[in-house]
Amino acid sequence: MRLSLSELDDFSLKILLRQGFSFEHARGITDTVVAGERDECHSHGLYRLLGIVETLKAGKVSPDAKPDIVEQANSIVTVDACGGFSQLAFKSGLPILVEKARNNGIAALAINNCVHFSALWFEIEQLTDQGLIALAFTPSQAGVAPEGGYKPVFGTNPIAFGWPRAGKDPFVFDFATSVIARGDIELHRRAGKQIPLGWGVDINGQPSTDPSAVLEGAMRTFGGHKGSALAAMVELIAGPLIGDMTSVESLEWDEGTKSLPRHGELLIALDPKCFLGDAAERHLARAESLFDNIQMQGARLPSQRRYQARKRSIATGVELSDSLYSDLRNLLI
Ligand code: NDP
Ligand code: PYC
Repeated sequence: MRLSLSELDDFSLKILLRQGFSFEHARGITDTVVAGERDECHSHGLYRLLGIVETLKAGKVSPDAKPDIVEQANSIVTVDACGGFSQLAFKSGLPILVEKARNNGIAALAINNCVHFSALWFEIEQLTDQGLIALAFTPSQAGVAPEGGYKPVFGTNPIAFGWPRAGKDPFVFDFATSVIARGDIELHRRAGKQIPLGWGVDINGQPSTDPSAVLEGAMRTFGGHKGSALAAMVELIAGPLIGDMTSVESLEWDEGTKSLPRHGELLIALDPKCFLGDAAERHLARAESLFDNIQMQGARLPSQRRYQARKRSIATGVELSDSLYSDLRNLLI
């Protein structure tokens, strides 16, 4: 089934409103999942609506929570999502984060008590669009073993970074600290496909290519002990530091419902104009040589694939598999 982006937007919005989400939440969630599908990040695209609705039915997300904003310090804003999805909380905190970054050079937004399912680049791009450098971190539910172990301690704990580029798409990377996002393993299970060896282990710690066995057992971190340490850092700075749950605590909070994870998120924004004053333009131009040196030898920049997919999807729409389209249509009944 091929759909234009506006048809996709309409489809998602109708499903979420039909399921009882307030317009503000339906709008925020739709913007994220349509962007995921548009950029061919299928693990965080329209398929997520299935889990969103299951989470609502399990009573693990509020469909109409109104975020509560507290200006915690000169350079820190916290937004309590009050049990709703993260999108509306991010949208509420974004203008304050930007203002604080412009005033102080560096500022942080902590989102608390949100249910989080999205790709972080979507938020990072909203900061690079304003000329800011950005970082984002979030834990999830424990499903990833530390290097050397086989029991889940970490979530897939993504880290994202963005760097604005004058007249060009920003430099953005965004990756799970596990070998692969959990959503990709779930998509393999839906499609009845095996996963590559190395993505995870079964409940006894044995390497497995069966997606269900790995989802029951544990995923592995990327880069061995290095990814493991980064995953621990995400737990700490987007968990206890902001007064929110770790991935183990989030899994306990889930009570076996297999809902989307509830926890917090930390975003940091830096304003190059505050760091550099009048010299900002000159030094940002120097950064371009770094990107040239990467690309001149045939390597690509992170997010280039996404930006190319975006151009294609804007021109010709996106393809949804028959089974996904049919499962999603059932949510309209
Ligand atoms: P990938 O491994 O697919 O990609 C990671 C990053 O590396 C992307 O920025 C990607 O750019 C870039 N990249 C990939 N291949 C190359 C290459 N050959 N050269 C240069 N750059 C490259 O991502 P993950 O599977 O780790 O994560 C997918 C998504 O899942 C992320 O958006 C993440 O935020 C999300 N996620 C969300 C979680 C949550 O709790 N909310 C938890 C875990 C993951 P490109 O996209 O252009 O390929
Ligand atoms: O794909 O790993 C994942 C994920 C976890 C929470 C949201 N996405």
